[in-house]
Amino acid sequence: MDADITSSALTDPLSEKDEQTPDLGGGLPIIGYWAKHTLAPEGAKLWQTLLHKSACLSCAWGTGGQKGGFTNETGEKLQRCMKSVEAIASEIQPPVPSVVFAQPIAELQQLNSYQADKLGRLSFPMILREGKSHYEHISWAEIYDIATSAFNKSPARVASYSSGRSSNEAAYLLQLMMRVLGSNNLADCSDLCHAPSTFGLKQMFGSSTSMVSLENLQHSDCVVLCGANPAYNHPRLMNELIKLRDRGGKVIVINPVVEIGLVKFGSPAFPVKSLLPGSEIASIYLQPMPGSDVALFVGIQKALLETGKIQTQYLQAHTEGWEAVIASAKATSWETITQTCQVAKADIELAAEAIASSQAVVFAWAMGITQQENSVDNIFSIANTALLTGNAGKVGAGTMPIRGHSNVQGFGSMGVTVQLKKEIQAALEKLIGRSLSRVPGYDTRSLIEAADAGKVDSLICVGGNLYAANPDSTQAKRALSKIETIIYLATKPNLGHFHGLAQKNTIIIPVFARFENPHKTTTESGNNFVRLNDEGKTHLKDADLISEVEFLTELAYRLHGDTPIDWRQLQDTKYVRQLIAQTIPGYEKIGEIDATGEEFTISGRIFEQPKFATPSQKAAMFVTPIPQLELPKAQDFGVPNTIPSIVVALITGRSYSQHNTVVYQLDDKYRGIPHRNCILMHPQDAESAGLSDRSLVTVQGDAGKLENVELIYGSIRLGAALMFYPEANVLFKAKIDRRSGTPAFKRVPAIVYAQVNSKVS
Ligand SMILES: Nc1nc2c(c(=O)[nH]1)N[C@H]1C(S)=C(S)[C@@H](COP(=O)(O)OP(=O)(O)OC[C@H]3O[C@@H](n4cnc5c(=O)[nH]c(N)nc54)[C@H](O)[C@@H]3O)O[C@H]1N2
Ligand SMILES: Nc1nc2c(c(=O)[nH]1)N[C@H]1C(S)=C(S)[C@@H](COP(=O)(O)OP(=O)(O)OC[C@H]3O[C@@H](n4cnc5c(=O)[nH]c(N)nc54)[C@H](O)[C@@H]3O)O[C@H]1N2
Ligand code: SF4
Ligand SMILES: [Mo]
Repeated sequence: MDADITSSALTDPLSEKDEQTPDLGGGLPIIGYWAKHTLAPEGAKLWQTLLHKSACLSCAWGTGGQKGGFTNETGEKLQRCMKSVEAIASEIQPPVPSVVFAQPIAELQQLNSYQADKLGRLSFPMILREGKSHYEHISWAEIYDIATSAFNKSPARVASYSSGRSSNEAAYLLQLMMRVLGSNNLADCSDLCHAPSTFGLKQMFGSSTSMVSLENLQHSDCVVLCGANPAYNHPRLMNELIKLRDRGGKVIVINPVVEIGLVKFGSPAFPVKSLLPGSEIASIYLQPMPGSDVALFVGIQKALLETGKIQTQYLQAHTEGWEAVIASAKATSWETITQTCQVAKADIELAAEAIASSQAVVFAWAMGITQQENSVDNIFSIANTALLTGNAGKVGAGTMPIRGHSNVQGFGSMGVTVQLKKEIQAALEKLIGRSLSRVPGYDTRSLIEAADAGKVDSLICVGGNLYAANPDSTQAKRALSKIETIIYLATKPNLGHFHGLAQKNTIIIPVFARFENPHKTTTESGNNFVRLNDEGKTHLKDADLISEVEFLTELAYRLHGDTPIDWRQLQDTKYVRQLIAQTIPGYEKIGEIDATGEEFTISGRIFEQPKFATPSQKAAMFVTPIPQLELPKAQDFGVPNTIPSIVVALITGRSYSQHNTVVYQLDDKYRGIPHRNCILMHPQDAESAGLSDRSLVTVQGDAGKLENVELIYGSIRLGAALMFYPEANVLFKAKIDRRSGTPAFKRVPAIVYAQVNSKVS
């Protein structure tokens, strides 16, 4: 390990890997993957799609668009990663063979996530009717009949769920259709994801997205990367970190797991200096207990205070509530801080010093921060630290949530949210000439709870996998089975289509992927940049696909007629963009995009001056209580003391080769994990329960257990363990952050003990 990397890991983080585990993230395997796919029979189609003028399907870093498939928003080339190849390869598969759906649903339920995706593309509409054992074809006329009567129910009993893969236009139409119906039940995958960032940043800065543009990031000399693994999930961000280190900047990684790609990453964008040797990423690597980041950040604040590094003038001029934040850091003892986060004081001081000595610090985070029971406090504590050091509202600095799905942020901007902005509400009311319902809507967790209580009749899912994305898969399945009609709009089959079955009618509607739509669409990156996606064609012959826009406008027309909104005219998406320009703040320029083709940064979101979007233009600061992180005891799981066991804080997250609930490859070679039914643990923890590397164990939570799980020794801190979702979602019930509704997927109390007859031969 490099000398300037510190860690509170109790063993050398890299010492646990076996010979097959690469010693850097990225590197040659990426090129191997590119070569395999681009030279394969589907290679021509893959290249055509990579070069298509549309945004990458995968993450919200937002590569692609009008300047071509390989260009980022500052115009730099060679910005397309293997993850986009993976996502495209999965969408250009052949159609699902008809024999597949000729099987009874009980057979289809045997498939795992990997197998479900490998079935191919959905290519004709299907229905599973009450009492029937098979999906069967359905005509469009019948679909619209069923859908129209399903959504003509009481507005309180209808709902939507969406996943941020679709376009802004589809998102806008979805929320408009639902709100005109009188329903605010617009659950979205962001409820399981960055809702705490949206909520927390809005409270503090009056604006709920990243305040840092890509260009600004390129002026930073320090990035604090918390609870994010961009080496897997946002690979092009790694290029920015490599460049930052090259210009003498620092990267402080905060993560209970030593992610190899955050230690060293080989990027194909720099074939000579980085790809093979790898570039050093982390300058400092801190490994807190899962769920304890508030303690770590309060520790950093305390260290800054004790060394006189707080920017008091800045606080006085540009913030409110700072005195209480400082008083609270002062009053919190080092003992409380270090016992909670389990990072040594000296390491915390080192991080504080690195932040204080930098000119412009970006604070970036993802799911390790948001998927916690105190996630909004996590956001507050990070942003407080940014403000205490004057690192918000200046070039090269600020708060940067690293967003998930490629258009998840666009969905929020378009009003697909239960926390609709007042300005949008007023603009929509003007548009439709009457007031909208003020009844609070269901977010994703409350939708599942409401369905489970028999309060939902009809649900439309625009993409995603509501069943597998939720905690407590047993509850999710039961809840969905109490809904009369569920309509899934999807490109490919997933577990939700086989397990998330409605009481009466489950309809699957096959839709075009982003690069296939017969009309232009737009998407928004996590850096607040709006992309224009060109029209395209599908490779599927004789398929009966529809665009999301066409389906939603036709359904809305049948529900609402053609006044005050001419829904059928909106099938031409340029008219949707006109409505967006009129009603969505910051999106004015979208009104001209059809004429100019000009992609743009949304106004009012990037802060280069410390004047924020709050009424006083000052940032509001909030005190963040230190979390109490007790884990239950073995007896609480019903496991007797006579069985050797250990209770861990289980992190459930992504492997190297999956996109959310969709699994592309079964192993995760960068973490040395051979297949999906594994748990990554620290050797000392394993041994304390009489277990060893490759033992077979049972992992049990408060909702279920997984058996024959292979234990893998890894570079993870003591007390924590890691498993993959969606499989791990059978284990636990949702603990949610009360302000954002987001489940604590990253700190699941679980007990691990030996499987009877356990050793792997
Ligand atoms: N290839 C690919 N790209 C993706 C996705 C994908 O599935 N595959 N998904 C997309 C989506 S929707 C999202 S939201 C993002 C997700 O991107 P990430 O947030 O990077 O993904 P995760 O694997 O959920 O978790 C990130 C990290 O949080 C760390 N962590 C866990 N608990 C804690 C904690 O308590 N504190 C801290 N500091 N760290 C912790 C984990 O060890 C892990 O390294 O990626 C997007 N991009
Ligand atoms: N335990 C645990 N659970 C988690 C998480 C975790 O870290 N741990 N992460 C959470 C997070 S961050 C998220 S975002 C959610 C993800 O939850 P979702 O967004 O609900 O799930 P995805 O797996 O991304 O959805 C995949 C499906 O989307 C469909 N699809 C793909 N492209 C399109 C398109 O263009 N249009 C349409 N209509 N459909 C399309 C395909 O059919 C595919 O099967 O999971 C959450 N659940
Ligand atoms: S970083 Fe994200 S947006 Fe860019 S090419 Fe990779 S997956 Fe696509
Ligand atoms: Mo996400």
